[in-house]
Amino acid sequence: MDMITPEHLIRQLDTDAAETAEWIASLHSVLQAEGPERARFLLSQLASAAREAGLNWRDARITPYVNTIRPQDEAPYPGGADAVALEERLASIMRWNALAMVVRANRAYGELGGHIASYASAADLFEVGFNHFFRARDDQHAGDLVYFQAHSAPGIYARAFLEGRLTEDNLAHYRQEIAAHNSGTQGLSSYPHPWLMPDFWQFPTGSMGIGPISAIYQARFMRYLEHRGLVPPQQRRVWGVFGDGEMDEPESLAALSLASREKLDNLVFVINCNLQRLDGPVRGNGHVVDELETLFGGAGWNVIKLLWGSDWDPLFARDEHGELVDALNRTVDGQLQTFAANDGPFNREHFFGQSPGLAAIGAVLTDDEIDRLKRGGHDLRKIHAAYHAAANHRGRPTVILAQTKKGFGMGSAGQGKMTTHQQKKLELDDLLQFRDRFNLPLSDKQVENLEFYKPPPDSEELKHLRACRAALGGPLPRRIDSKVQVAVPALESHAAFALDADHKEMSTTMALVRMMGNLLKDPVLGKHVVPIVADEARTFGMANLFRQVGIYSAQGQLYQPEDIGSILYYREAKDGQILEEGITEAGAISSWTSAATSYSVNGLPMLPFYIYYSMFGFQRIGDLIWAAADQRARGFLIGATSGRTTLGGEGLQHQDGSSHLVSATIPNCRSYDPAYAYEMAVIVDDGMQRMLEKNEDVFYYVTVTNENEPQPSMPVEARDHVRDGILRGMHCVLPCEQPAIRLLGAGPLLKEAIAAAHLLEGIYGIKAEVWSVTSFSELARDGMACERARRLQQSDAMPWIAQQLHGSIAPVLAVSDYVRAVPESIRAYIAAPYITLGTDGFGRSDTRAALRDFFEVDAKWICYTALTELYEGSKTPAQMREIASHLGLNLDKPISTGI
Ligand SMILES: Cc1ncc(C[n+]2csc(CCOP(=O)(O)OP(=O)(O)O)c2C)c(N)n1
Repeated sequence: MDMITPEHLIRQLDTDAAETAEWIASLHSVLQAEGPERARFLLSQLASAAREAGLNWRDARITPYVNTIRPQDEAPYPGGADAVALEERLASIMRWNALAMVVRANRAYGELGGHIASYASAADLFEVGFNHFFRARDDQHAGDLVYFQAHSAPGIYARAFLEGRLTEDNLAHYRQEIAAHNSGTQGLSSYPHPWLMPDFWQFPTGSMGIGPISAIYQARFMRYLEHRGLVPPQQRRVWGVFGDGEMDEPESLAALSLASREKLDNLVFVINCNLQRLDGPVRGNGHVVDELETLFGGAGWNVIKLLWGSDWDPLFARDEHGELVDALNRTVDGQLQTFAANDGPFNREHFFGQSPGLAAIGAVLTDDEIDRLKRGGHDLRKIHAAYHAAANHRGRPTVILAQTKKGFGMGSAGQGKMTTHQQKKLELDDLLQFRDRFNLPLSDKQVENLEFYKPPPDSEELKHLRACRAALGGPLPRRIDSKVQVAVPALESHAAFALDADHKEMSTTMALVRMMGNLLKDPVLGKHVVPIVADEARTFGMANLFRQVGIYSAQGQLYQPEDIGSILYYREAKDGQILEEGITEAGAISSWTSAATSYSVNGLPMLPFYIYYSMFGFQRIGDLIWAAADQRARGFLIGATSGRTTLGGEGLQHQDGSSHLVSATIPNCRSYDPAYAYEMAVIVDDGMQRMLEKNEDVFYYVTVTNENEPQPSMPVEARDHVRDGILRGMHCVLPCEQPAIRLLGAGPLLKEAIAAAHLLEGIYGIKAEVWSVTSFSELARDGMACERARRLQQSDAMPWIAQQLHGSIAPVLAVSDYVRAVPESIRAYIAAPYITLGTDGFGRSDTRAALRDFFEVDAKWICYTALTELYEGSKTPAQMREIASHLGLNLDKPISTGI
């Protein structure tokens, strides 16, 4: 849809109308005779001629404050006026039921909360999508994906109620999921939660900004699957309905240029520009619509402004001197909100009263008609025209900037009010006004009781609603829990090098990458593997995969890479398998989520490995990981070059000492910090089996390091027992009879624990046993579950860790390259005295040895700490100082936290 500058504006600025008309006529004749390509060429030639002449001219990024689509270009409404009337009635009913749901819940329990005003403004935008555009998955079509604004959820429930998917009982349990469960029914979650309503919601959008970035990467991942030949090309779209306030989130805008660069014309954003957010106007002193037009347009999107309803068309037609458009251009959002909050007489006086010309335009309307003048996002015909144009636009993603009124129809109780976002209770008078405003067939008593309303099943409304959805493949939203399995190759087939490493030197990162390379070659699993990096493939030794499987690029490779002669050359390909995202962890995790939920979204399980600097994971993009967990993601997050003392040299912004603390809080995330390549292989194998064969909704966080180490082989005897220990969180790597102390070492510090054991024995004759702790969080979870089961008289099973350490009362000392809170998490399940060492404080740039001394976690410090416990009461402080000095330790150094 080409943008046309309204004629009245041109007239206003025009000093020689005849000359202008000639230029425009020439353009039209080129367009007609030679087509748009030639017209574009001529325009760009003109533009460069203007630049050369020093005109300093540039294309205005902001068009006038009117609709992009002219009335004569609007696509006809399917079903015509009858359909419009029916759908308006349906939208009114849904508005009522959504409102009743929220007000009822809050009448009963004032603390439950909920939102009315947002859906009231978005209802028409949703309805046109539901009735005419949003395709559901059926046998013929894989279905569109729709990201719904989270706090408009009551409206989605209200529609599902009319469709017969939810009952009155469900609606009565809005935001009362626990009470509902206890009474044997399904409650309705506050926001879209695939974890809590797994057959209903597909995408968790409750944390603002996550929906927009996820939608973009989802549309991109659809293309990736098509280009790799894994799914047939289909006219599938991703729709995202978001708020204008939400666009302030950095994530909302972060990937706009990716969407246009990749020509994602399968993507449509609908931004509900009700001009308000929670506290007040989004851009009170400006136009948020214009700002978004500049941002999206500048990023290469097709922008459609949908600002005014059909009842404005005759007013624009009479606006011969452009006064109306000029007034709209000048009226800032804060003022537009005030107009929304006031009635016809106010608007006549303060808007149309600005000049005699405007007053004349407004004079043909009664006060009531002025009051009811619609904004574009409340006019079904205009919305349909915009969606139709978006769906048929080729080569670019489209954003529709739809202007609405927040709290539409809530009258003096809420429409356009500053406080409307949090309005959850309405007085009887306001409810009655709402009923009258939307002509709802409810008695005063029914209104007072907030009764839900559903027309009879054979009513025209419900027949129409059902027919529309049937034509589009069925109900939406709907999450499908696909049970497709993918066979996982035997561990020995891809990880023999790690199981039988025989003290070959390698880092666990190298081992992981080598394993992944082998998995990519597997005839069954290979094509499901999705390696993802955010510009760190070389850092992690993955450059060999560039050539092996190629880097995905929708355009293929349009250049000869500089390193073409190299066997590791930078190969981009349309069917490339690696997602090389550039420097965007937020983008990379969004790709990961798309791949990790493909089993449900596309009915095609994929196995993503996103490998990143562990510091830039849970800390930087933790909320996106939380959303992935809610969405039941299945895949591997690989926190590479992890640990606070292992990534020597990098300093405090890169050294990660906390990600395991955060990952432990996500219930369906299994976190591991393996020391050895064989441990890592066992963990990845277990993950693949659970996720791909057993279809468990879990994902794995595995930290790997860049420290080259001689890798032991997996013990040949009792491999099942060792495997069990690795997966449950600990196994013994240096057994000993009647140890004086047990040392628990994790990840890169296991070798320091082993060295400490040798020091203890060699210098002090003290016997120490050493265990490799692969997961403090798995040990802690098991401990908590056992403790609770005991407290609730359900079982007296002993925690796994207690079983492992049973039979000795020797003290236990744990050391981790993460903050002490990580090893502290298992304290409650250890009967013996327990001491922990960790890496609290900011990181530093230095060698690994210096860092481990600084954080007091190296072999000498472990040895000294063990001695303090063992010599408690038998050595004087002076003697202990002597021991420290003998070990070369400075007991007067400052604490690592520095405070
Ligand atoms: C990351 C995040 N921050 C804050 C919120 C709380 N919040 C929920 S809705 C809302 C205002 C939304 O305004 P807008 O996007 O304009 O949507 P509207 O309700 O006006 O349609 C806020 C701040 C949130 N859900 N997520």
